[in-house]
Amino acid sequence: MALLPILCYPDPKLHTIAKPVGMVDARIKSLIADMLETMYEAKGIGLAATQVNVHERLIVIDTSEQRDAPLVLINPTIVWTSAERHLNEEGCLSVPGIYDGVERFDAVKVEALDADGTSRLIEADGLLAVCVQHEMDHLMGKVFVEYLSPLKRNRIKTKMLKAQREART
Ligand code: K1U
Ligand code: ZN
Repeated sequence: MALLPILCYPDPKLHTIAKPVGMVDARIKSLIADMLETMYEAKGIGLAATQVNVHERLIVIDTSEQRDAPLVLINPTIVWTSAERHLNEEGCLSVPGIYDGVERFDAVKVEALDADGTSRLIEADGLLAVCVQHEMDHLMGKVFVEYLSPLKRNRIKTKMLKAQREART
């Protein structure tokens, strides 16, 4: 297993649209193991392949208290959304230190392959529903700050670029 570098906003690679995973083979299983290790080490509750510069439709999530319930979604599709939407506080491992409110569906149903390549229907609500929608946005090249006002987004961009410059010196 290996820790993978996480792309940081405003890296343009974060806006790449991911392609479907062709086969759940040894390469994908190894990527899943590396993404789970990377997510747990970064203390995240989710990670999309896009964030580790792999542009295939693969997500890992663990919203459990004990951090012992990994969920792997390959080629996920939202097949149902609740009528209700709410504003939730979100963060992102690609935008460290920034938290803000984003409106999301309260509940979603998602069809996806699991780590064995078996088709599953996942019924998500609460934090899991928020996380699934956030990670599926990553696969479409969308970062949560794009829901914020242009003023806020530009401030965040400037802050991130400054932090990245300082980290290099
Ligand atoms: O995609 C990512 O960068 C992971 C991200 C997932 C996420 C967190 C919160 C709401 C939606 C999606 C994170 O794990 S950020 C760090 C974190 O653990 C966290 C931040 C805010 C609330 C709960 C957890
Ligand atoms: Zn994110």
